[in-house]
Amino acid sequence: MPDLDLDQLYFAIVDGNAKAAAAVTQEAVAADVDPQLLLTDYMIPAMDEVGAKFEANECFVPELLISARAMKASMEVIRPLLLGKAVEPAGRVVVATVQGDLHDIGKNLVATMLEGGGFQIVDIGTDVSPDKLADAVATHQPQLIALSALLTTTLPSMKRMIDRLAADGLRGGVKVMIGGAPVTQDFADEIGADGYSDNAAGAVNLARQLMAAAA
Ligand code: B12
Repeated sequence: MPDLDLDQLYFAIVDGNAKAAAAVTQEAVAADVDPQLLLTDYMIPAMDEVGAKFEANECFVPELLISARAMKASMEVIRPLLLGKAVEPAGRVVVATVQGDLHDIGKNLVATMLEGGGFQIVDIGTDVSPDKLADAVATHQPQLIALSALLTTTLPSMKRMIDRLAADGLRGGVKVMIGGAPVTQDFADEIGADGYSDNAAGAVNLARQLMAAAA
């Protein structure tokens, strides 16, 4: 397929053009391009670029969301192929919004960025109780947990979740990162979380650091 230009995939994701991202990915797959190469050489670098722009205040949440949507559209095309090839993920992350809290936009963004960073995501939703988190950790054996809270009233749920993991003997094998508008580094330290970031792009860097520290 001589007209196939894979840089178009990179730019479609940076520009947040979901239709173009899916179309180029489909063309590439039809032309037998390795889906792993699409992910590592074009899709992840595109999300890294958007993440870097976001951290530099060169783009904002709406742009991040539309790029994330384009990334997802591309991921939908290659996910079955990647699963078929048993590609080794960067790590498995259980993602949740804490008990009492229904805000999921930030959580979903973090999940998508992590997925773009090569992590396998187990999203257990919003209003997640310590019981549900402990069950998910026991079942899915993640290396990382990402907890989100947007309400000051639900911040204590984060501590309850971490305490519950410790009580169940599950805390040692997993790193917990937390985020959401009212969360601070001081709060993360206070409740014994392993890391905090105030944005979704930073969450990917943090996840990579925590994986490296655990290795
Ligand atoms: C959208 C919204 C809603 C929507 C949520 C829809 C949805 N599906 O999520 C609806 C309408 C349902 C809602 C309801 C309520 N809301 Co509301 N809501 C908001 C609003 C406007 C935007 C939140 C948002 O999505 N931001 C965009 C995302 C991308 O940002 P983010 O979540 O902060 O996530 C980023 C970072 O924090 C970080 N991050 C997030 N999670 C994680 C996790 C990890 C691990 C890491 C590393 C990073 C990370 O990365 C993300 C991307 O950069 C905020 C105001 C605001 N400007 O924040 C109020 C706000 C959060 N809501 C508020 C309130 C009070 C409520 C209600 C109680 C209102 C009511 N009286 O019913 C209810 C509570 C419902 C409940 N039980 O949860 C208050 C909270 C006040 C407080 N300090 O506690 C706010 C601040 C509005 C205000 N100024 O009063 N809300």
